[in-house]
Amino acid sequence: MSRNHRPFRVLLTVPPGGYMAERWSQGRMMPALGLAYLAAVLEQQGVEVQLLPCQVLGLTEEQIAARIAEFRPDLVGVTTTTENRFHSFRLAGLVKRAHPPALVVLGGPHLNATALDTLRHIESVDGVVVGEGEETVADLVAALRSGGSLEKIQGLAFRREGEIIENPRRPLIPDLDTLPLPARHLEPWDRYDCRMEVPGQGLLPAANMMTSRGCPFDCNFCATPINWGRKVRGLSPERVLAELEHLIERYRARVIWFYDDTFNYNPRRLRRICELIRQRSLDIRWYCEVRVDLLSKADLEVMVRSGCYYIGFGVETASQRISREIIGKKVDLPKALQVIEWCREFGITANPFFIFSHPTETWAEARETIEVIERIQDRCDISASILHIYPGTPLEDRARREGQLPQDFSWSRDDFRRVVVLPAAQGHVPLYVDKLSWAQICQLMFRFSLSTGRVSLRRKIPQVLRSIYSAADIWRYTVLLAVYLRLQGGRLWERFRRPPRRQKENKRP
Ligand code: B12
Ligand code: SF4
Repeated sequence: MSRNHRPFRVLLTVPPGGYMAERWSQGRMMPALGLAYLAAVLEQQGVEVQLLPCQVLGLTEEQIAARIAEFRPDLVGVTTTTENRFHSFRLAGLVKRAHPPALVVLGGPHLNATALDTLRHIESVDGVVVGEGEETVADLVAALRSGGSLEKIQGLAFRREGEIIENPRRPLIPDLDTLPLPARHLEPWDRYDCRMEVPGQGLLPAANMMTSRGCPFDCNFCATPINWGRKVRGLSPERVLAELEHLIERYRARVIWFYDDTFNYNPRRLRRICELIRQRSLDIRWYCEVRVDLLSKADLEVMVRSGCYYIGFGVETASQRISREIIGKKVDLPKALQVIEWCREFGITANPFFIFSHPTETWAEARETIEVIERIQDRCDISASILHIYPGTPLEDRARREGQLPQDFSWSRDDFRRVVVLPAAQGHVPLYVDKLSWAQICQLMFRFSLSTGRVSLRRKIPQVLRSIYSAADIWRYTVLLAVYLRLQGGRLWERFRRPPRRQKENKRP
C-alpha cells in the first residue's frame, strides 16, 4: 500500500446532520477538538491533512462527494458520537462511493465500546480507532505509508479479507504536554462564528480548549471514565497558559470554553492556572465544568478573579439515595445549593445539570427534583434531560441485564425500533425508562422547559414526524402532546390569574 509518489493525504471529517448540525443551524459552534489534535499530529509527520466539518459547512451529500473526489485522500477519518453514529455510517458509505481507494476509519467516543459491533454491521467502515486517537492514527498512517502490518497497531480494530481483527487497547498518553497544539489553522474558523455571550459584555470572540483528560469519578451513565480513564492527566499549568496566549493572539479569543470534564479535579493545579492568568494579565472570561464536592469558596473566588463567569456542574437528582446508591455521584444537594449561592455572591452564573428517570427512581423522588429545580430556577441557569444509555457505561450493562436494551441489541443497526428513543432530543440513543411512566417523564420535562423557557416545541415538530417508526412511537408522541397541552392550559389559567414571570435568557454557550 505504499504511496510514495505524493504526500499521504488524510481527510478528517465531522458528519453532517444530527445534534451538531442542529446546534450550528441555531447560530454558533465550536470546532471538534479531537480532529484538530489528530490533524496536528499528522501534520508533524508531513501528511497533507484537510479538515471537513460538514456540520458547519452545510454541504449536501453531492458536495461532500465532490470534495472527496477532488482531494483523493488515502485515509478518511470520521469522528463519531453515539448521537450521530448513523450520520457517520452514511458518510462512510458516501466516501466509498466517491473515492473507493480511500481507507475509511471511524473514531470518537461512540467507538470505545462498539468497535466490533460497528465493523460487523457497517461494511463501508474499514477500521475503528478505539480510545485516544493521536498515537494510533500516527502509527496507522506510518504503516500504510510503508506497507507495514496493521496487526501491531494498538488501539486499532480492522477488517482483513472478511475477518475482523481487534488489536489490544493502547495505553493512554502519559504526558499531555507532549501533544502539539490542536491544528485550528486548518479549520474554516470564520464559519463557526465562535462567540459567547458574557453577561454585561455581549457576544465576544471565543475559543475552546481542553486542559485535562479523564475523571476520577464513575457516574453510572457517563462515558468519560471508559473513554479517558479515571486517572486524570492534565496539561501543565504553563502549557495551559501557552495555549491560552495562542488563542488570544491568533484567534483574538476573549472568552474560553474549557472542555474538561472536571476542571477542578486538582484544586492546587486549578489555583496555579488562575494565578498565571492573573500574573500575565490575560483579558479573558471563561467557562468550565466542575465537581461541586471538590470546590471551596476560596477556590471559586480565585476562579472568578481570573475571569471565570459561568460554571457548569452535575447535580443530577435531589434524591440522596439516587445520587449515592444508583449513580455513584457522591454529590450532595446542599453543597450544590451552596455553590449556587456563592456564584450569586460573586456575580457569576451557576449552571447545574439534572437528569430524570434514573434506575429505580420513584415518582416521589423525581418530583423532589423538579420541585428543587422550580425553586432555584431564578437563581441559576438549569439544564435537564432524560437519562440516556451510552455504550460501555455501567448503565448499559444494567439496561441489558434488565431488558431495557434487548440482549442482542446492536448499536450499529436501526434497532431503535425495539427501544425507547426520542430523536428530537439526543438522536437515536436509547432512553432509560424504569419506574416512571412515560406520561410522568413528559410531565417532568415540560414542567422544566416551561418554567425555564428552554424548548421551542414548534421547531422540533418536523423532526418528531420524521422519527415515527412504530405504533409505540405514535402512542408516546400522543401522550407527550396531551401532557404538554394540559400543562400549557394550566399555565394560561395561571397567567390569567397572575401577571407572567420574567423569562430567563439561556446563557449557556
Ligand atoms: C465539549 C463537549 C460537548 C460540546 C461540544 C462538542 C464538540 N464540538 O465536539 C457540546 C456541548 C455541543 C456537546 C454536546 C453533546 N454531548 Co458532549 N461532550 C463534550 C466533551 C466534554 C468534550 C469533547 C471534546 O472535545 N473532547 C476532547 C477531544 C480531544 O476528544 P474526542 O473528541 O473524544 O477525540 C479523541 C478520541 O475520541 C479520538 N477520536 C475522535 N474522533 C476521531 C476520529 C478518528 C478518525 C480517529 C482515528 C480518532 C478519533 O481521538 C481524539 C484525540 O484523542 C465530551 C467529554 C470528553 N471528555 O471528551 C462530551 C461527550 C463527547 N458528549 C457527550 C454527549 C452525550 C453529548 C450530548 C448528547 C449531550 C446532550 N445532552 O445533548 C450532545 C450531543 C453531541 C453529539 N453530536 O453527540 C458524550 C458522548 C458519549 C458518546 N458515546 O457518544 C461525551 C463523551 C460525554 C460523556 N462523558 O459521556 N458536547
Ligand atoms: S463526574 Fe462528570 S465526567 Fe466524571 S464520571 Fe461523573 S458525570 Fe462523568
